[in-house]
Amino acid sequence: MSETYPAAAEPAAPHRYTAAMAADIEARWQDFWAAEGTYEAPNPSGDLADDSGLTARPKKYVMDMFPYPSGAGLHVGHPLGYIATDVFARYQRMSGYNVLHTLGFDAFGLPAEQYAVQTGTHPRVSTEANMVTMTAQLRRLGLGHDKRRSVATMDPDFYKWTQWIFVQIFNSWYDKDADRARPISELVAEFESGGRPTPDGRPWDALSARERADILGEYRLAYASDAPVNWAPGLGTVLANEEVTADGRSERGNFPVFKAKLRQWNMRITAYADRLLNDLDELDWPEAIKQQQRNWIGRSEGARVDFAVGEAGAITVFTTRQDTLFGATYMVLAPEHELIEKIVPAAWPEGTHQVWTGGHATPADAVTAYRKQASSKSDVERQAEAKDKTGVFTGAYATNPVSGEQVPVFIADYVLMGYGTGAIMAVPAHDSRDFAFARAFELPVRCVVEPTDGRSTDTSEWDDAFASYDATIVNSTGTDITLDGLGVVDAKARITAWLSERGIGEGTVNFRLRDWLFSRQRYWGEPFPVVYDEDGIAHTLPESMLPLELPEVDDYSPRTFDPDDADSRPETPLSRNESWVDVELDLGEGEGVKRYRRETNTMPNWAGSCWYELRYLDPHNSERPVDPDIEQYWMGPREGQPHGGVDLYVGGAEHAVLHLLYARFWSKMLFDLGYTSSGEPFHKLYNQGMIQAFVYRDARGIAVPAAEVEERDGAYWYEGAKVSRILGKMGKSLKNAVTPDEIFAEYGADTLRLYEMAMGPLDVSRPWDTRAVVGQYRLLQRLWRNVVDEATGEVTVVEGEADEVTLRALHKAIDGVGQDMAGLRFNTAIAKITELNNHLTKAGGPLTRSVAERLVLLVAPLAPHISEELWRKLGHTDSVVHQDFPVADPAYTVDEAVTCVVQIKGKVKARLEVSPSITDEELEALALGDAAVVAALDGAGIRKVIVRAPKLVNIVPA
Ligand code: ANZ
Repeated sequence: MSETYPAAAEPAAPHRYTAAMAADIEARWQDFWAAEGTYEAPNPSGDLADDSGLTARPKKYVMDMFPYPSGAGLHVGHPLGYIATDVFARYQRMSGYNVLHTLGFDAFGLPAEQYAVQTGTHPRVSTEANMVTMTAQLRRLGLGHDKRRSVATMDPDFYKWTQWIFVQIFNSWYDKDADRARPISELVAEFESGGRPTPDGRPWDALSARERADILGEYRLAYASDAPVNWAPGLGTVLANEEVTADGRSERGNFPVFKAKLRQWNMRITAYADRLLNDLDELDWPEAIKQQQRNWIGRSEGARVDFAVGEAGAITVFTTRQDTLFGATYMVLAPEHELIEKIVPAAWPEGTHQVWTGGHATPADAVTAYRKQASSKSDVERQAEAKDKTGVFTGAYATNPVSGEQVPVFIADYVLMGYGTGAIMAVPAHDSRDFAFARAFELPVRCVVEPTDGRSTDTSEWDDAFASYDATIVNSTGTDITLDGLGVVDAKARITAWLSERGIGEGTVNFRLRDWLFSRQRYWGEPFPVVYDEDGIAHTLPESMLPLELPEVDDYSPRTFDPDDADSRPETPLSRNESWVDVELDLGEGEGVKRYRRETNTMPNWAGSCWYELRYLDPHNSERPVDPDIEQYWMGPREGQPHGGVDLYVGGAEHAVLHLLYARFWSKMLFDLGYTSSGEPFHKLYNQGMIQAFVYRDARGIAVPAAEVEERDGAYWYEGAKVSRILGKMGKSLKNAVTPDEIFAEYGADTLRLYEMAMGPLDVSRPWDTRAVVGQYRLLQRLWRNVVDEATGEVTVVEGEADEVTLRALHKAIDGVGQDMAGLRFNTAIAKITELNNHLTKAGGPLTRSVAERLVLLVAPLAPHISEELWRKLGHTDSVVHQDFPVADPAYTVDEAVTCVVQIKGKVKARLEVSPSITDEELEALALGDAAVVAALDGAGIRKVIVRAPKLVNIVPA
């Protein structure tokens, strides 16, 4: 790849389209568009309203997942999605829509902070510098963004509203009956009036401030709680479940993650589990992403069942297989379960099996030792299927409610505290984990679901559980109930009813989704708008005190620890700033000036992206996050979009359960609280593929600079040595990054745009090949040559109408390209444009003006600069950007007809000239209505019609 690109050859003619000319054209029009505000989309009201009349048009809101302003700059893989949305937005603008398209920056985050720690540069300074560089690179691509609407999440004018939204969330609760969030003041009113009793029945005004705060904390949608959280000592911060990988490490940095009990802020996303699940059905999203969200939310229908245990009352289990209750031969509590202390007897019961005790003298010793061992493992390690099952007997027995049998209660780490009730009934015959445990601890295995795979109900010979929903219940008869002979579904229903009648169980739905851990021990994030009074009660800041800006500090580094030090505890950088933390304020709550301590955690870097789609709409509003009328215009529900939302959102698939779930959650809260009309942020989601690149490695496996590798005799060589080649990611670390700047210099932005769109279907990953870029450059050169004389620079078009063949080629292209653009099939759109352009080149002679103009309009969304230049050269004084996309004349798009033979009983009775794309139904109707066919049938009824569109219809009379 070290040879000179063909494009660099000297122009043979003075007015040929070359890289130099492209550079000139592109810079000129970019300046012009910026000066004219060509891409500004007006709002129906407010400071971005105008009198252009565009808001009378239907709207299209097109959005990209905004970038993190990284210091590495862009490579050609980054803008794939941005170019695609730009082409789409331009096409929609030309199709009569008021199109909003802009791009901001997701500016808070770890890398800036790490860079700051390394270099001593303030994260804001480095982030701002990166934003300037990236903005210039993106501008060079000719993206048609409304610059006035760009936002950065680190901007106090932006995060003022992130904080404000936090306050609204804090001040609301989820009313399960109304199935929506409501202001917390309405809950307080219910407590005050006695309409809702307090937990211990005392009147509300008899409670202390602390007690009230604690009660409300159980309801608030943002709440602080002491709970086991994911603590990554190596990162120095706690993390949300969504940020922990399947093998229990931090997604960022790949550090071990431990459970630590810490007081942290949470968002009650679980209140929205059902709506987050159900509303997916109405979104136009890739099925794979919807499925990932469904799995993450993890809805399970089952039952809670109480097993009586000694004085302690009952152990409540969650099971999805209550139909197997007769097969529950032991129970397991998670090692952290709080009932354990209450049920553990002083000594082992008479005759306790040696393997159950783990060799400990007392149950208390056994439990203590086992708990210690379990606490050092991650949930994933604990759940690993292959692993030997460990556990220990608690010394206690519980009563199986349906059989009356006494079953031993164990603790074992395969049961997790954070799921269901943290306790299970173990049915070893029908659950593999229970089976393995029962074999290890010599516990009875009782078959209660008749195997359908040939084995008998004698479990002594089984080597695994029989787990099936499609089978019949056996061995399940008690004194007043039998499930025998029922299928699983019916048995579940019957036993659930039996349990509820007795008040010892009920049908229930359990979710895998946990509340969202919302605190981070970081500097570079939004400060919480929260202060604590002397009693440690949290108060939110009044709107007049927002934004609460990040203090200037000398030391913004996180305190990190030995990655394996599970006992370490986080320290927040903001806590090092005593004069910021310790404040005297009048919160306007009628208490006057009081001393408070500020919350020193910051919000996770997902906070800003939870609502940025709203701020683009009304970026300068100083009264509220977004004006309701403006939100309604751009985001409101409409036909086919019952929850409203952005019309097209393009980005990578990696955000399936992070950003995309969090943003949906915030959108629903803001909707419930009446701030927005849309209950979903993104109606249509599209995941673009990745641009990959070849990675070349030497014998040691180290990546070598891809640009210096030579290809000889089917092998690859670097500095005289053979290197291997695989397809991988593009990036600096793999030494295979190609920058857009290189391609701009060699060919120009229009060529880069075309190449990226032509590489393949947008959602498929594809390898970058610099040598192939020239193909799109040649297309633009031919396009230019079809309109402009390369010797004189004058347009060559003539007046008059084109010939029939050309008109057919033109209108077919218009028809196909329009549909492809609307469907994001830019690669096939380019293929059609290429075909048309080749046809025009081959036809020779000057184009008619009308053909040339429509050709230019077709290309405009893809290659806006050359199109604008040609459009002006064709004599127009207004921008190509706001022209109407050409409309195909159906007279020229229908293909030549084909002949269809109509037979009756195998004999040809008629021939019809039909369109090759006719459907079976249309063809049948046409054939049966044909005069010759009607005559031949002579009133006979029809038994059968066999249609093979477009060529054959065979009629069998009755
Ligand atoms: C008895 C039983 C019998 C179960 C059987 C399964 C099969 P999903 O579908 O993922 O919701 N379980 C419940 N809580 C648990 C916890 N905290 N840690 C580990 N396992 C737990 O899984 C629900 C099933 O997982 C429950 O149904 C329970 O085992 C187990 F033939 O109860 B089952």
